This record gives sequence, C-alpha cells and structure tokens, in this order.
Amino acid sequence: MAAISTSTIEDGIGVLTLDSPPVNALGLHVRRALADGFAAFAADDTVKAVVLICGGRTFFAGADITEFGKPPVEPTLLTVLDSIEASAKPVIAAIHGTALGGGFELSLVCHYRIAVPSAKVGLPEVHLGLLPGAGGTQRLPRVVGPQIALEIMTKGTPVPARKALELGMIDALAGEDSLRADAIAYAHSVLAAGEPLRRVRDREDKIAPARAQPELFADFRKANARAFRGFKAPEAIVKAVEAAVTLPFDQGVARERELFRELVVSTESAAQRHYFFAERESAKVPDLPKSTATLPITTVGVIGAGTMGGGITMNFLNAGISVTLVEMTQAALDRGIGVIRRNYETSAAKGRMTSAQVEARMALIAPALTLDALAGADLVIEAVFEDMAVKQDIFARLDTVAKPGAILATNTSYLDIDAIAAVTSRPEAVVGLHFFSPANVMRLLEVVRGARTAPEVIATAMNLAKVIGKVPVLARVCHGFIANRVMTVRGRAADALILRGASPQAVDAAITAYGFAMGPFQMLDLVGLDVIGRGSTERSVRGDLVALGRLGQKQNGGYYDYDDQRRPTPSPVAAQVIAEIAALHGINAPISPDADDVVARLLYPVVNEGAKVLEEGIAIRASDIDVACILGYNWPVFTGGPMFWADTVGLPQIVAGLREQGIEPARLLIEKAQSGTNFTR
Ligand code: T1G
Repeated sequence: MAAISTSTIEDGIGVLTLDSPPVNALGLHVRRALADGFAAFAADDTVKAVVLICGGRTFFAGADITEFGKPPVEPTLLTVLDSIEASAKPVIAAIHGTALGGGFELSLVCHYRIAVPSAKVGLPEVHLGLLPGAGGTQRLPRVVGPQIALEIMTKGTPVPARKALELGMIDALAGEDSLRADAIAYAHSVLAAGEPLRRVRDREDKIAPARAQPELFADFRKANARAFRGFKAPEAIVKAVEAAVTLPFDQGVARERELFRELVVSTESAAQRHYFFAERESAKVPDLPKSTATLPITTVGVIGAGTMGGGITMNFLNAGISVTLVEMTQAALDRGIGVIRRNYETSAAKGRMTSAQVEARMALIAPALTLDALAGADLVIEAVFEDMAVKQDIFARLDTVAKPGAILATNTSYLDIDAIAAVTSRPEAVVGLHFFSPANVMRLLEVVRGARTAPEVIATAMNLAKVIGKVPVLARVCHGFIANRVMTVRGRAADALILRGASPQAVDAAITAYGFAMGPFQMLDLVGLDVIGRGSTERSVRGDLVALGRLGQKQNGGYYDYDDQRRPTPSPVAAQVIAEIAALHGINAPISPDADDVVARLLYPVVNEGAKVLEEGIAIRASDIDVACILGYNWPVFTGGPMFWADTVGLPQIVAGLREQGIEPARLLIEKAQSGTNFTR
C-alpha cells in the first residue's frame, strides 16, 4: 500500500496530509495513518497546533462502505475520533471536495473547520439506510441546533461551504486555491488568540433551548411521515437527536451506537448499500476496453419538441450544451420551446435558479424546421412518435444530412433499434438513448446497444449520461429493453389479478404497503388510461373503461371514482366492467388474495422476467435491473430492487411461488435456486 500520509511541521504547525484515492474513505489503513500521525504530533513539543488536510479530489468522504458487515478492526473510527478530540493542541480540519458522513464527523471532533468555497459537507448516511454513527447525531445538533440537524441528516443532502459557514458547520472559508496556506494561517490565529480549546461536544448553546420544545420532534415526525414511509433510518435519526437534546453527551453517543447497530444489520440498509454500489457499477461496460475513445459532444440535435424532446433538450441545456431543436411546424416548435421556458421560470420562481441562468439556457436553443439544420451536430436524438415507419423515415433522411462521425440516437421506448439502424448507411453510429418521462427529471438513461453499434459510440453514450446527470444502464435490443420490459409484467399480472376477483384497491394497497408510492391502478388513473396502451386488440378492462370515456383522474375517473379534490373511491362502474371481462374470459372462480399473495403475484413474475433479461444477455448484471427499476419506476430503494429483493426472499421460494401461479420459472432462476447461489450477493 503506497504511503498515504505525510507529516510536516511548518513554523510550529503540524500538517498531516492523507491521500488515499479515490475519495479518502476512512478504511483501516487511513485510520491507522490518522492515529499514528496525531500521536506523533501530540508527542512533539515543537508542534503547537495541527492542520488535517487531504490530498486528491476530496476530504474524507466517509467510512469505507465496503467494510460494513465485517467485524470492526481497531483502530475503529470512534477510537480515532476520540483521540483527536482529546488533543491538547488545537486541530483544524482543512476541507475541500466533499466531507461526508464519517469524514464530516471527523471534522466535528476537530476544534475548527475551514473549507474552500466549492466544498460541500454533510451527513448522507440516511441514503445507506444508516445514521451518522461516529457522533454526528450528537455533535451536529450542538453546532446547528436540533431542527436544522434533523433536516440535514434525514434528507442527507450535502451543504455547500458558504451555507455551512452560515449555519456554523464550518468556521471559515479559505481561498479556492490556498486551502493549505490559509489553514496554517488559521492555526496561527487560533494560537495567537489563546482562547481555551472548545470542543463541539461541550457546547450547550444550540441544544439547551430545544429542551423547552418537546413538540419539536413530534412536529418533525408528522411533517415527514409520508416521505419517511417504509424507511427505518429517518426515525432512528430523530430518536438520536432527541437523545442529543435530553441526555448527557456520552449517553447520547451510546444511544447513537445502539441505533446504528440496529440499522447496520437491517435488510433496508443492506439494500441501500447494494444500491449505492449498483448505481456506480452500471456505468461500467466489461467488454469495452478502458482505452475505448469517446467522441466529443459539443453540440446536439433533438428531433421533436414534444414532452420527451423538450425534456431531453433541457438535460443538455442544463449541462451548457447547445441544442438545435427541430420540429415540423413553427407552432409545434414555439409550443415546445414555450414549455421549456415555463419549466425554467417555475424553477426560478422557486429560487432554484436565477433569471439570468434561465436566459443563458434558453439562448443555447437553436430552433429549426428542417433536418438540414442538424448537419453540424455531434449527436442527434430522435424523439418523435413511437412508430417504426415514422422513425425509419427520419433516420433515412437524417443519414443524408448528419456529418460523418455523428452519433444518431433514438429515444424509442420499445422498438427495435436494429431495424432503425438498417435504413441508414451507418448502423455503427446508431444507438438507443431511452429517457424516462419527465426526461429532465428522471435520472435513468437506458443506453441501447444495437447489433452493430460501435464501441466508441457506446462508450460516448455511457460517458455522456454522467455529463447530463443521468445514471446509464446498458441494454441490448429487445421489446422494452430492461425497465419497461420487466415492469410491464407487473402491469399484466395486476390486470389478470383483478379479473380473478381481487379489487383494484386491494391490489394497490398491497403494492403501496410493499413500498411503492402508489399501486398500478392508481398510477394508470394518474397517467391516463388512454396514454399507456397495452397494444392488444382484444377487449380488456382498460379498453372498456376508455370506451366509456373513463380516462382516469383527468376525465370521469378510471379504476376509481374521484371527488372534486381528486380523492379516490372504489368505482361500481369499474367493478361492473371487471366482472363483464372476467365472464368473457370464462373466469368464475374468484380469489381474494391477501397482501403477501398480491405481492407474490405481481412481483415474482418481475423477478422471473429479470432472470430472462439476464440469461438473454439484455442486461449485463442483475444489479443493473435493480438500478433500472428503482430509477425508472421508483421501485422502493430500501428493498434493493427486484433482484436484490428476490435474494432476500430466497430464490427457492420465488421458484415455488411462480409454479403455484402456473408460471414456469426462467432456467437461470431455477439454476440459482437449486445451486444456492443468488443474483446480487
Ligand atoms: N466507501 C467506499 N467506497 C466509496 C465511498 C465510501 N464511502 N464513496 C465512494 N466510494 C467509491 C465509489 O464506489 C467509486 O468506486 C469511487 O469511490 C468514486 O465514487 C460512520 C457510517 C464522495 C460524492 O455516503 O457520495 O461514513 O466505482 O463514482 O461521483 O457515520 O462517492 O470507482 O470503484 O461516487 O465523484 C458516508 C458516499 C459513508 C459518501 C464522490 N459517506 N460517496 O462522488 O465519485 S457511511 C457517503 C459519495 C459513514 C459514519 C457512516 C460519492 C462522492 P469505483 P463516485 P463521485
């Protein structure tokens, strides 16, 4: 292991520099280097104060998540932090990049914190199904007060340095390029001031007032009940902050440890830690050599200024990339650009961006009414009507316009991109970029690899995803690629179940209890029964409801009736339609599945389809299917996604359950169940 720490003494200031790529995670070797470095400075009388700083891209980004689930090895993080906090000499944390989790907790046991303006600090453990387990739940409330501490820890969002200074999370800002020098100067100023050393743990000023506000915690719980539903960590954080306010420090820390230990062994935390790595793994393409070149994307063309085309365009404008936006008519173009402007102005009205930023982004749009305007684009994304003939016509014409080396992408949700590529003279340049609506919000980007798509086109698309703030998942060509393919199975199973006698509300209740924000029928009523076609011609419940003019919340109700506040109630009309269609299918043995049965009937088939997607080579790895479902369909992240969840349930049970439903499990699923292996562990 290369040396990761260096110690220097400059005019009485001991500077300890840690450099452990990629993010200075507080793994065992880093903790050892910290313990040794601080012990040496403590014993050296020429050292009057200490500056702790990191090399590389960031201050410590937290505990080493890969160590979780393994027995702790001394020096543990708590041991190291206790030794730093006990220092008789002032310790200054010099922060750049992202001081997160245990990294920020480490800075809180230092006496002072100085950061560069571009730095961010925070306690994002909640995203891992955890709480800050190295004193953060006890020290942060002593710095910013319990209310703000609750917000910071349950939301898990990093706090930019200037805001952190305002809140008292840091004590000073350094120059962007002079952190080390400024931190040393700050240490000298601390010595010159000669103030008694203050430890965060001893501060009372921010928590004493909260002792007279017991309602603070009840109010916070009530205000966040919906957001916290299904998660364990947020409630544990509230309990820990209550302890910070009501208990002496050391007892509060003990309470924090107790709560942390409960969380770290929970399935929810294992699921969220799985997802943390899965989201990063999905960007890696094993059969693409690291040396594969990526093509420069400096100007983009988008064909179609409708809902998808407009949302796709915004992603590039947000990244400062100019877009030539092509529509068939001026009216359609004006409408599309108007929607983009309104979206930005809504964000500006909420203070999320300035009017100048709105104008700067709008200025990056070059409207056009002809494909010829795309001649200079490095990448063109087609986002028109989901019809193969329409797309083939556009690609055939685009092929004659686009410059050599341009990437030609389609946003199709389902269609075969090889059939689209076949009408061009450059199938190696054709790729699928499947965005999810609303395209400027949803973080999933399915990159669809055609039979002849070139490696550098794939590498460029995967890299571009990160540039525009998306998480890429690579898919081969099949109907629906990954997310739509596996989640369509859930819709079909739900349609079948209500014909067997389960009510839409019973199905929706079971799926929301599982953790989804809403069930399949609530979703259909929200989106509109006429929007998502199932493509079948035979009579169906949905077809009959649409024929009755029942399009969902937007018109006359759908599977539910709605009052003028859009509150749903069971619909006798929908029940009648369901009975008629059931009779038509000769179904007369109604069942009344309980919630677990509903979950098994809707989600085991999704796992089965995921196994097929894997064995067909459509997805590279099982965790990619989890990423696609969590980001594309809001599959509850605390289950880890369908494949991680299946491993939690146990694959033999999934296989048996599918067979009870009359479904033959996928070969891969049977093999794994029989061999005792799994998808994601
Ligand atoms: N542990 C181990 N590996 C980590 C890691 C961590 N904490 N953070 C990142 N990595 C790896 C990551 O898997 C990837 O690996 C590489 O570093 C680059 O990451 C006791 C219990 C810091 C904002 O939750 O948010 O402290 O794919 O691609 O986009 O209270 O990483 O290259 O092999 O994300 O520039 C709390 C998690 C931990 C922060 C940088 N800390 N990390 O983002 O790079 S729990 C966190 C991040 C804890 C204490 C508790 C981000 C980043 P590979 P990346 P990035």
